Amino acid sequence: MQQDHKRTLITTALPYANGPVHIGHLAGVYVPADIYARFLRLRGEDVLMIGGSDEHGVPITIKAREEGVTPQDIVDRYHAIIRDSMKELGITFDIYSRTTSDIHRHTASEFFRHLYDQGKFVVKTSEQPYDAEAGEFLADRYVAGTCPHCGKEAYGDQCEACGSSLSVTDLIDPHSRLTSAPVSWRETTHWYLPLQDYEQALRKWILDGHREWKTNVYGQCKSWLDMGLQPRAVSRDLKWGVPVPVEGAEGKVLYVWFDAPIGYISNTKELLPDSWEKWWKDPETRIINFIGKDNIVFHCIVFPAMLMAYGDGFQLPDNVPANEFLNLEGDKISTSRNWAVWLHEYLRDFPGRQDTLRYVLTANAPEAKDNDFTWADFQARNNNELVAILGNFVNRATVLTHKYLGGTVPAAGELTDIDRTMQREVAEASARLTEALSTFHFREGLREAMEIARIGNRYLQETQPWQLAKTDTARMETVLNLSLQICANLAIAFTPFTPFAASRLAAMLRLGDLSWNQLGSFDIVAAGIEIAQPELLFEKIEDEAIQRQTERLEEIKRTNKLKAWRPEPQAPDIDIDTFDRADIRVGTVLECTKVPKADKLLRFSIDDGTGTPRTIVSGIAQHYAPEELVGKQVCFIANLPPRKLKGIESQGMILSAASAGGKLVVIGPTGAVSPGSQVK
Ligand code: B3M
Ligand code: ZN
Repeated sequence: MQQDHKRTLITTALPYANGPVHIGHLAGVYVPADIYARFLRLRGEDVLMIGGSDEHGVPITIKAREEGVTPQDIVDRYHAIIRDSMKELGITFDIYSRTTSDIHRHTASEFFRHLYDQGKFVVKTSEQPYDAEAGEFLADRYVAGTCPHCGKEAYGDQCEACGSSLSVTDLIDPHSRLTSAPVSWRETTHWYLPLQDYEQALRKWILDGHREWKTNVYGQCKSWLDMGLQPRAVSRDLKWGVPVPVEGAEGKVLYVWFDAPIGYISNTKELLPDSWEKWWKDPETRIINFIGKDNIVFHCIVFPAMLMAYGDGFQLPDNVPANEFLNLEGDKISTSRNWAVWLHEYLRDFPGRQDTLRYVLTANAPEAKDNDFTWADFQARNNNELVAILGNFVNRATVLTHKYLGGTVPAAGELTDIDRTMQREVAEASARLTEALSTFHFREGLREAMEIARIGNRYLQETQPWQLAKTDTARMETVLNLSLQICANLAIAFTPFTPFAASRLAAMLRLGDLSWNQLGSFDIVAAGIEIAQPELLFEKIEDEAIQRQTERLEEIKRTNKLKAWRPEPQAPDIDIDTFDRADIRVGTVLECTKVPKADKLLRFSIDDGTGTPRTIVSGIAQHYAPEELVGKQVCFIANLPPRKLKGIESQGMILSAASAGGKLVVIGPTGAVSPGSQVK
């Protein structure tokens, strides 16, 4: 990477404060951004990493309504959880602020006003969904109705049942989620940024100027630009947000995607009130936006157009490394379905194991395509890679140094071919690691870092210092010196990825400040110093801990199934005679036993009033213990032809209802009736 810049400003997408952050956010944005920031800092670069919560927008107001609290309550709660959990994971923000700060409101407001005063907006009037009862305009999310594709209940932007994306006009019987009133339409006026005016400049900047961007990012930009850009509304009729700073705009706020990216600027200002401008306006600053793939258009088209419109020297990003999505155990991560591994819960369940999560999310990062997180893979990578390769090598090298040399780092003597080959391999892996990190290929970078530990293990296997200790002390000392140098290389190489273990390793080797420039060299640990007592860098994760997590996910699946349950649509009409032909009666259960060699069947003997007990076989053994129904009254259809089940003749069918979650419940009268009574 040639140094054509003086400093790097790293921004990370601002997570909505309508819930905690989960592994999808981490793998997509915060872990890669932190790896990159730590890498640049080790190289001695001037770096700023800016983060914060996105505290406006409709999802937050919906969450607040659901809970009967204010939007401010919601964002206060989740902002604190997000900020604290990211800190604990070792994400090294220089500032993690929020878009409800005064400085942000002021900055966003001023940004709008500046564009407004320069005549950069166009005004348009359109009909928008309106709730006449509440006297409020309705965001798409606030409209519900029947999905035209699957017939289930859906929202005005999307059907969660079948996944179709919708608009309010697609819905059948659209109504307000505020009052249930039918949606009416009303004219309203908004400010639009005419994106088409910036199309040429955007084409030149991205399509000609940034062919090096990741293919997913470049491709999305190209297809947006090729479709032709349209004016985009930058205001909304909503109560929660930054008020539109224009006379006559009462009840209107800035669209959340207008104010949120300005949050990067506000947060820089909050941190550096006197010197923020050089981070945004100096051409020698490099700006890198880490985001997820659903944010590409906003960061590559809309926000850059806003910055161009503003002028005043604002720089455009140099790169926008967006990741694809991470799935969880084969299913899309979803906040509303609680299908996620939440960071704050992970930290509670796996205390002290921040590095493992960072490692797994990087090794498995959805850099080029969607990827899957599984607990089995999490355990395997911890036990078979962090413990068995990296931890094991460091442990062998440091334990042998204590065993044979009392912990004092020996000097290296003359090098052999084996030593030189090993050194070359470490230097090459280091160079590949540097190249990978410089070009945002973090998975590949991690593989190269781990390769250094593999080289170390192979080196010990080849040289066998425990044998040399008996035959050739001088040679043993050279081998251990070089092995400790490999450990020091690992402390540097792993700082971006697993910073907690890396700093414990550096302390064990008594290393002072680390520098990336030392990577690949073999004079990092000084001979003659005494290293600390070896401690394990990583510990195995046992099956029980994994099982608890997979059980939790099973439980969530069951809960979701219950929540998603809807009654079957009504069957076509029948006439009363058809119904009358079914002879439904009440009987009293005299005996009930399990049918041998049949999991599902119970055999009933029923008093049907005739004096001769009636035998009925019913498939409800998984829902009732045999003794549970003895003495109870049940309804059955009496005039079905007899049927043989497991050799038993069944004379009728007991009625039961299939409840949500699949539980069968037998139907009986609510008061005692004479056995044999007909049900009409
Ligand atoms: N809050 C969307 C998201 O969390 C949005 C990002 C804003 S970045 C300025 O995916
Ligand atoms: Zn649908």
